[in-house]
Amino acid sequence: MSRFFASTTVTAAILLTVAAGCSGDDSRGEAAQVSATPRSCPAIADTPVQLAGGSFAMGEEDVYAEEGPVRQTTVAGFWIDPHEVTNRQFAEFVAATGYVTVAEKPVDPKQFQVPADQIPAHMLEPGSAVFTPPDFPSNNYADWWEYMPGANWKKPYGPDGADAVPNEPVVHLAWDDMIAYAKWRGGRIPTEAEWEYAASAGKRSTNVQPEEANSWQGAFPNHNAETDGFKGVAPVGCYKPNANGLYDMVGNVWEVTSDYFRPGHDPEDKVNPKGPSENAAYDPYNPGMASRTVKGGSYLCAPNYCQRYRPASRQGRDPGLGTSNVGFRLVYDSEPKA
Ligand SMILES: [Ca+2]
Ligand SMILES: [Ca+2]
Repeated sequence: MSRFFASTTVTAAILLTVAAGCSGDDSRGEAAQVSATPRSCPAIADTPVQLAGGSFAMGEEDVYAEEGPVRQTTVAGFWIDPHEVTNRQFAEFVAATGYVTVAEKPVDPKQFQVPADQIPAHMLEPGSAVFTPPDFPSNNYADWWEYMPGANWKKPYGPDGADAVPNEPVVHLAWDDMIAYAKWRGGRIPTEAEWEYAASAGKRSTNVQPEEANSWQGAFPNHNAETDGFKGVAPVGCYKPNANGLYDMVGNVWEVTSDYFRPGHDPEDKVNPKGPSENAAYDPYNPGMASRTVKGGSYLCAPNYCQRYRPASRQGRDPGLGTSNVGFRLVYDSEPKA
């Protein structure tokens, strides 16, 4: 299977390919949040939710091969953020520390894995990968991912687009940015097992319905029917929480976990699993680096392209590059300070 059909994440190496065909694009910023159907998006508390430990059936075997085998998995208890980390929360961190994210700094040419003279100049400017939908049918990711200088968490649609909205999930972060935030906040990035346990909430993994999560209705990538109320990212908390009281675990933005990615689950690693070692990591779509595992799908997951609006869904994700459809939330090993 080609990456075109398999993935809605993106890597620096892929963007280098994309850049070769890039020209000016008047549609910049059009992926901004637009609500077709008014939805109630109540303000929800930031207070982490305590989950007792337990066992659950992790994975699925009838959708994508990388999600199996189903494995009875046990995790210890923890606390978890009730919603994706928001721009408001990330701004608190930046205000307190002066932190500058990876997407705001000059690009390290080494991440492209090609000679420096083969890298287009604009791709060495600070920036990030922005979903920029074509107005024609396509199954080629080069038609919808654009490396946009000046895109970062504060300007998620690029320098000419709207500012970050406080109660939307923060995006365009690299792994190091998320770790820095977690350390400051006193939490950590969840393991894949913790994340899936929290997302499953006692039920078997299955695709959720459009009214339950922000995904994509219609033929991706050019026809977005928006029947779930949002064309792009939604504020956190617009959809019903799961049985654990957690919002947007499935859909809205993919969420990064601490596990390195490799297709499939180790059937013997059943108690507080932490995923493969860095040396054992393998992302078939990105074999040159140790990808991290992302979970739950995003507003770009559509029935014709990415049936990953499920707790068990998983993909590898380049730790060095942010995108406009990947975020995160934290877990805590002891009760977080208010
Ligand atoms: Ca949507
Ligand atoms: Ca999510």
